[in-house]
Amino acid sequence: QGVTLIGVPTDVGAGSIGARMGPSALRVAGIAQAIRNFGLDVRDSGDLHGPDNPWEPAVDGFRHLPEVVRWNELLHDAVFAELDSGRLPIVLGGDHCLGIGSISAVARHCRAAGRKLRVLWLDAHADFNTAALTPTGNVHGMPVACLCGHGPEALTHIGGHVPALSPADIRQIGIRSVDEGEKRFVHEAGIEVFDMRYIDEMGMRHTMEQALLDLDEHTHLHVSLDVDFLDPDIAPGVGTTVRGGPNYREAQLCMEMIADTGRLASLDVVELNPALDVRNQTAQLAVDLIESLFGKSTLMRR
Ligand code: DIR
Ligand code: MN
Ligand code: MN
Ligand code: MN
Repeated sequence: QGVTLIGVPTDVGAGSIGARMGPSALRVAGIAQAIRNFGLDVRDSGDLHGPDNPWEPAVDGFRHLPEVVRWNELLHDAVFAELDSGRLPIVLGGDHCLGIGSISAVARHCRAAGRKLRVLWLDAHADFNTAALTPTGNVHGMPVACLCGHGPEALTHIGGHVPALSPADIRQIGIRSVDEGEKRFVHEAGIEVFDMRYIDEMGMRHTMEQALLDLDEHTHLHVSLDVDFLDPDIAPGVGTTVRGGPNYREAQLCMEMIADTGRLASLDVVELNPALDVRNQTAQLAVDLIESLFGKSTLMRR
């Protein structure tokens, strides 16, 4: 299996600057070698080149919409090309607005290949805001809505099909911060959300069993890992920390159970902000978790 790293050094969708350094921090933490150690052919395609972050206030409910559109168009094309050549793309973000370009390409690939799609959205946030609902105008709070067809045309149609995703394709895990209007919209859309209360009460094992239910051999499994999914005690290097996330063991089990399905086919690692990190520990943790996601285990697997 071939794996391609795609660096996307931007924070145009975020509420703080610094996520543009995420790809470098993940490389410094050894992401390529960590995956190579599984005997996989890892190619680092370097960084995409897009517009600077103009750092302006929102216009009609969006901050930096033209720049967000451009980065996502570039990323869509890069991810689609890798999937088309049979490789597993790993998006090194960059902020979570990049989920739009990445997952619209994945959805397009699945439509062309006649494969089912399951998206695991690992995040403290639901990212289901719209221009009318957003308290910030930051597009990193909107990618799930855009993928489900709720957003500006320039973002909803990037993969050539609106909506790119059905809410039924998505499972959200680790959620603990949803804005007031967003709460109702998530509910109305019918997205299956395993929030932190669910994880507290049922445990990560049961949560992941539910989130991974009904995968078959034709299912493309996409993981969109917003690093703020993790508890800030272990992952301080993000702009929008929310206390009370999964601890180290829970996060490892989450990754291990995904690995056990053998269906992982694309991955985003986003929102890592090295300017807020401590000695690159959050990047190192992300690499640790990615090793588990690719099947690292303590004992021989049956
Ligand atoms: C907040 C923050 N819900 C917003 N969202 C974040 O700005 O829409 N998502 N941080 O990852
Ligand atoms: Mn394929
Ligand atoms: Mn988040
Ligand atoms: Mn997010």
